Amino acid sequence: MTTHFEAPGYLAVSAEVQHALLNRQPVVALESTIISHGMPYPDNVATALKVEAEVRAHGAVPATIAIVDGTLTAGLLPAQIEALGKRGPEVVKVSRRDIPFVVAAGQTGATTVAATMVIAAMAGIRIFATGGIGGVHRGAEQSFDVSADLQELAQTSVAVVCAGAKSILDLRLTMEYLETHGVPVVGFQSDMLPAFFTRSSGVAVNYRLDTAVEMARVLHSKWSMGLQGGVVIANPIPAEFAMTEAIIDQAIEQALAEAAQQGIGGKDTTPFLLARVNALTGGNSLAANIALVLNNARLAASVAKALVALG
Ligand code: PSU
Ligand code: MN
Repeated sequence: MTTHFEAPGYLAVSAEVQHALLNRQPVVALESTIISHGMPYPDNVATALKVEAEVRAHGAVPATIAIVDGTLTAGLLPAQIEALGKRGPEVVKVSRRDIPFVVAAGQTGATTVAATMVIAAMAGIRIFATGGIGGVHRGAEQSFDVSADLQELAQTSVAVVCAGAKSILDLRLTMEYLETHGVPVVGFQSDMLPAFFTRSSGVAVNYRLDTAVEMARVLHSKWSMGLQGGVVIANPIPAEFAMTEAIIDQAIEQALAEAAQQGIGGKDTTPFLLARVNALTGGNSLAANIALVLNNARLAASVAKALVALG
């Protein structure tokens, strides 16, 4: 039903994930840039393992994705997650563009949303949970900085469950870009696109659906009729963990100003902004970040189960 790319000799799928896929059991892909660049060690490793446990507790098999010593890998072992998290931002951040270079050099790389989607699709995994996706950056009319995540959503048939995107981005332009490329943004029990730390960005989603079964029906019909491409499932952070907008906005403004001052650009922009926002908001944002990822893992497991049930 979903696009399968051939990658003999390049892709390794863990025994557990392979078994689940062959037996039509639900599988949820998880990314690894969130581990290496999204949170500090050791919280990053603890969170990655907790997210896997949450997927299992909700009836699906987790497949954390990365490039390990040059091999595209779906289903990291706990020791591999630990090693990746310990090296942190020193591990190369891999988007679609970077994949063949990291593979050819036999390196280890942490995959972004875009690269995780590529590898998930190769393995036959259709549902993916993360924290936030990349998007159109503020000032993109000058910088042209548009995350490759959006272009991947345009072409690769994987649904990404996220808490929207951080307002380090221009969320209105991000929605416009996705609309141009035919990528639906569906709010889970929400009329608004969430802004990661807060439940609403003030920008409306395209569709609202209130159950995992309804989400799965849309995915099933889209891909069954051959309409390729991704879907964004936007799941607001649980209210009790949502942060005060003014605090987040101030941290983001400062981080953006520092990035401009220091001439940060290209693939370094997002990790720089994430690290600065994390540092400026401290433990509160870390707790919120962990809570929303777990929340997305739960929803993704439910959607994966419902999708498998549809055949
Ligand atoms: N936004 C977050 N946390 C993250 C990322 C984005 O709130 O960890 C990571 C994801 O891996 C995403 C990537 O795919 O950053 C986007 O990077 P870029 O903007 O360079 O495409
Ligand atoms: Mn960019």
